[in-house]
Amino acid sequence: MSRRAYTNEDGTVRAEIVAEQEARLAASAQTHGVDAEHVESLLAAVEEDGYVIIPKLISDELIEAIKREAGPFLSFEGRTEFEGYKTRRIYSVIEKTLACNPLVDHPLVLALLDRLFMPNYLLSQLQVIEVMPGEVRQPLHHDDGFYPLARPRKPIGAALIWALDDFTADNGATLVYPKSHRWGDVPSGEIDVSQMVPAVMPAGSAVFFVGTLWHCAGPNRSERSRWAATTQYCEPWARQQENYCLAISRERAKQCSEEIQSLLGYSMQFPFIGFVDGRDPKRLLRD
Ligand SMILES: O=C(O)CCC(=O)C(=O)O
Repeated sequence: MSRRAYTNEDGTVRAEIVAEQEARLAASAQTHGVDAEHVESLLAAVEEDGYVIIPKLISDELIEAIKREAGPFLSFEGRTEFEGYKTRRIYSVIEKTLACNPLVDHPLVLALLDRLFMPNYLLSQLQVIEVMPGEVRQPLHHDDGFYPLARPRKPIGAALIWALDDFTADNGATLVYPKSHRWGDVPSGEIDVSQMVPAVMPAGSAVFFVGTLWHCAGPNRSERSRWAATTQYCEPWARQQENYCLAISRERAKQCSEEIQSLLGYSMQFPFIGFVDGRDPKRLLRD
């Protein structure tokens, strides 16, 4: 057996690899410069309810910069009921602007994700979303529902909806169904929407939830549009929703932080998932 083998002959992961991963996990909060107890309390809330609202994670200046830079790309209304016929979305955001990058690799978010997923988890989606006045409620869904695996189960992904405007019960605040992350397979038509809770929060806050939680964008009954960004992540062995190695050019990826490069796919889950020519794809950005 080679020295780099990942598992023992009985199929268990080699002790030194487990030890290295555990040490990295234990140091995660410190590595990201966040309070470990805060991370634990957020995770406890997510475990209990499937989601947690994290107040005021980003500054008004960052919100203004995102709106200024992303605004010109918000030009098309949705093509499907799911996208929302009165909702505008930007995909391939990083190719268009780097303004949302501080959301993608926000230290507190990375500390949470470190605890939920295997190392080298990935960015699955980054969108800017503008829900226009008169938009109806989005169809109910849970974000990892497109992976054909029976529930109840561990989440394969997690997401944040970042409020770039105050989220109110009237202007389309994300509706979440508390504790629905624990449900088995349920047809969406059987879900009692009246039990859903709007993620009311001031601009700059975010609602963090696991991919098994049922939710949707609420109807916008106000006079003004509701801006949000969403960052969504998945296990390193699951396929990303947006194919970032094709959507984001290598030149653009080079302008991102190492964390974002890894999240885009310039990373590999040792020993075999995500390699290029038998080696870690990170080198494609360095050579
Ligand atoms: O905009 C929102 O509040 C939720 C959007 C969402 O869940 C989605 O588009 O998948």
